[in-house]
Amino acid sequence: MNSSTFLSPDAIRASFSSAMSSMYRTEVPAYGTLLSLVAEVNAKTLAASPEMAQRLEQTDTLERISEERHGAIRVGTPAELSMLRRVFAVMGMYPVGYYDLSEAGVPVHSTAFRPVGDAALKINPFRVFTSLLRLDLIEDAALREEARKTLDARQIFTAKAILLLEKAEMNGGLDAADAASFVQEILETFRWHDHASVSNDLYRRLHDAHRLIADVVSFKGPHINHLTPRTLDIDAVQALMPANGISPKAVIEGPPTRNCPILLRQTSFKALEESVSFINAEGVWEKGSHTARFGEIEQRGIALTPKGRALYDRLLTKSREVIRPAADGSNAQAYIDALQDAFAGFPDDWATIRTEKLGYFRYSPVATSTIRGSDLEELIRKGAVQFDPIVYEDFLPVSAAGIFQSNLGDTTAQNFAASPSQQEFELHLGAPVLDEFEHYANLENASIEACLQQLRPVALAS
Ligand code: OOG
Ligand code: NI
Repeated sequence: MNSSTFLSPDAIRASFSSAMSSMYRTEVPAYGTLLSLVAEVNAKTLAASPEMAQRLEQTDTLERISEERHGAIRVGTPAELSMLRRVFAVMGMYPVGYYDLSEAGVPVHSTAFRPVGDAALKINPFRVFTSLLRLDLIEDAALREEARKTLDARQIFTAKAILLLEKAEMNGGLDAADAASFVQEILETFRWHDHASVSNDLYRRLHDAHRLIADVVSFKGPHINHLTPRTLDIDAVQALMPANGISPKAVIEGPPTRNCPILLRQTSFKALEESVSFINAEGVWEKGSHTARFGEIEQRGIALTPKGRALYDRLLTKSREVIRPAADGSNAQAYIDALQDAFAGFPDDWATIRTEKLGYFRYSPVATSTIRGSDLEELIRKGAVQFDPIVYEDFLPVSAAGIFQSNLGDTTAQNFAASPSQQEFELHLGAPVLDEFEHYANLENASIEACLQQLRPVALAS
């Protein structure tokens, strides 16, 4: 097989992301409403700010601005997780970051499969936040074993998906026809099943242990539980949701509204109660319901250094000591105020964020300048080098927990002892996860090197 006939992993990912989007819009019509709202707000925001439109045009493709940025799934076994690693690799998506959600009362730990290079992100940024259930956190040993047995008995991939995966790995890629079937077959893994694979009794017991456990164990596969387009004005979309017939979660997760956006802000509409059938003790299908699927939006800002991230975590904790957002939204404004107050402690101009080494930047020579030199700071002072924030492409554990919580029903704040277990997760995954900070630091350093290389004093250039 000649590798030049292979479809690029980026193209396979783009096709997968678009197939997931149309499947989910069909499955969850409210998600379609959210997508239209996002497109409308994005268009308005761009029209009101030609400067933003121009800046985005240089880094993004404007007509794809409202497309999905991520989705999320939850799997039940180490074998499922490691198979997914192989599947996503065919689409140019690699595990980045480790997130321990047990600390926040959610019995999973997670990574994000995502494109890593700049070029790949630009072609299609789709990533999948993937969580592995921590059965070890179920206290009841008998229930734990029942859950394990149920999960071990299921096969979440079609036979053809497995064959195509093996073919891709053996040949180093897939041609266009195989890539198209691969996408279709993988889509099956993430499809919704309205017939549960457990009895109503087992469902009830799993649900009582934790709603998330019931969600992972009770179905044939890890249905996609949300997709997330990018919004250019998250506050506007949050405010417009109710008028469009969708009910937003109480508050936006992450940092407050700022001049210089940092990290990631997210909100969602609440998960829908959906009709599901369970088989009863007499072997008869009975109607019931299950709540898992929702729609989310995100707005991203600069990637923070460990120092910036520590400051972010400190300020977030500080605001949550003042007030914790209530699930019903009754203290939403007070929470927003407390968050704003706390984040007064985070510099809100790019120059200070840079000189205090709180965020990562991409440096580039200013085209109109003829100045040369070998000292970066001097070149910046003289206007020969400019810097732009590097966008944060990962996730935030406290925010993720907030998203999980508000979509599991707001009353289920269970406590698990925090038990991060990255080594075990990587063992199950079958590979180490990429360290996000190291990755952003490398991007920054590479841009500095390229800059200095290009602006070397003439006498030294040869
Ligand atoms: C994943 C929640 C995390 C995000 O955007 O932080 C997430 C889940 O609910 O399975 O998607
Ligand atoms: Ni999400």
